[in-house]
Amino acid sequence: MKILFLVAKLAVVEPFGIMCLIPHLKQRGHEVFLFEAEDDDLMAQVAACKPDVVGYSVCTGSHKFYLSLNRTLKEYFRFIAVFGGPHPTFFPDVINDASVDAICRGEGDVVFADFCDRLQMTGIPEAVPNFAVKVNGQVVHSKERHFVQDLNLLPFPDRGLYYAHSETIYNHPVKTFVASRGCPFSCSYCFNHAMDKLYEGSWKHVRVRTPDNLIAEIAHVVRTYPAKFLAFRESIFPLNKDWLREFAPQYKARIDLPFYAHVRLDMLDEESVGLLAEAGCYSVNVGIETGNPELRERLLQRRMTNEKMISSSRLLRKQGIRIIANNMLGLPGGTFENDLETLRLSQQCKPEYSLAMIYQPYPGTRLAEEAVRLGCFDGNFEKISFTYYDSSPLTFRTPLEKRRIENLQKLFGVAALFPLFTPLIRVLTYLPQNRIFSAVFSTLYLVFHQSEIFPHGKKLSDWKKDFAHILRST
Ligand code: B12
Repeated sequence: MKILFLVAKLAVVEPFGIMCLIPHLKQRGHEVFLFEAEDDDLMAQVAACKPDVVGYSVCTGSHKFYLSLNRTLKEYFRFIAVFGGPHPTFFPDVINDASVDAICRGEGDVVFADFCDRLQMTGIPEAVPNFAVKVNGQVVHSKERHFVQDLNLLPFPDRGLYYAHSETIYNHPVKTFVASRGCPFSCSYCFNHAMDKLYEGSWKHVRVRTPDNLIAEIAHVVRTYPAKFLAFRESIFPLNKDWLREFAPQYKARIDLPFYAHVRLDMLDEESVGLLAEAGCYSVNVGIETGNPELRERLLQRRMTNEKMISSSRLLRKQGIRIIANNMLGLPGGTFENDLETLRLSQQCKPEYSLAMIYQPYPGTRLAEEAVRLGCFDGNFEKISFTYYDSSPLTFRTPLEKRRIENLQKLFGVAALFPLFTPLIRVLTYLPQNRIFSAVFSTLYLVFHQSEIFPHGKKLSDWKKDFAHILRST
């Protein structure tokens, strides 16, 4: 069968979920295609490809785009439409959209290939494990959950179609890897506890690839494609000391490229930070999320103190590891003053770059339910924006407070970097939302990501192109 994946825009971060599905499909003899939905000739390409199945990997926010694209395609072509990724996983009602034939909830590695095999055999979508399907207008949910027990047994993600898409993507010096799946923590805003509920308690037992298996994939990728810098993008990079003691010297000896990883500040100590540095860790992404201890403990269910975050940041800085800190503004029941506390904590942690996001109540999460209970969210997930850098779907004490929070998010990076500007920035947050604040945010995001967090010798001409794009799009 012909399976086509459609991604809104193929940018320089790998569509990892899709790349994990491709090798299974190919092993079963299916033909796989990957197109960019924003391509001007999309219709002609789909007509030439004649796919039997079209697969979409969907986050909440982008679901509106993918549903509308799928409805349009269905007017012209006959195919089975399958939605996978976080949105259908936590909002299975999306199957009720007339254009959607099947959804995959949770991991799709083996089960999507099973689904395609059964479809080829019987001609009708079947509810294999993790799937819900619609047959003659009736929705059937599989009760069985499938989950990859040992990540080392998986084929390596197939990057070929993605890297072949354009010269820019092929040559992009940063290549992404995933060393583990799952998370032992249960923060109320994150998808991990919802995944744990779906998988009846097994998701929190983190599955980690062996250093050998991970390094074998990296060695293959850096031999095959241009790479100067690596990014590990799971929830939390493996910080188990035995794992790190094995990984650090092997990585240094066989790969020796600087890398970026996601870590939790309360899990770091002198030895783990030392091992990360020894391996060549250049930058880390950490969650500060909120500076208010009460909101952190009670609302976000994140148990770590301000002091620990400050001292772990100091350890990282001592080893020369650069920090990008995530901060969540506009929490349910939170205030503008709480967000200023977050700014203060970010200033004390002194990361290279403080990135602020506006909280979005993703479906399936406890915090989304709490937001409804607190009366600041009406439960309509259609209000979630395409990105969390835009606006809040929540209500606050006054419309002015909401505006100040949304403005602070745009100016947060500047205030974190230059604490002396904080009083001025507080005043600026009273102004109506405007393109200048958005341009300030996008410029800082671009400059810090590409010069401090993922430095890779970008050419002046590329910087010019990127700044022109910011000016056009804000
Ligand atoms: C890396 C990452 C990114 C990267 C790359 C994302 C990408 N293109 O894959 C970047 C930085 C670009 C990014 C951007 C965003 N992200 Co992000 N991201 C992640 C992160 C940390 C890892 C994703 C990953 O690679 N996982 C490993 C792979 C193997 O798992 P997977 O993608 O889930 O795929 C499996 C299944 O979902 C399924 N599957 C996936 N797609 C499909 C398709 C079909 C047809 C089928 C059958 C199955 C299937 O099978 C796959 C293999 O088992 C996750 C959190 C996490 N730890 O997973 C958040 C996460 C996915 N992101 C999230 C969000 C919100 C976003 C943004 C909207 C943020 C923003 N900018 O405002 C954007 C939207 C991007 C988009 N494509 O729409 C949320 C999604 C929540 C939700 N309910 O939608 C998550 C869960 C984090 C969270 N907040 O809890 N993200």
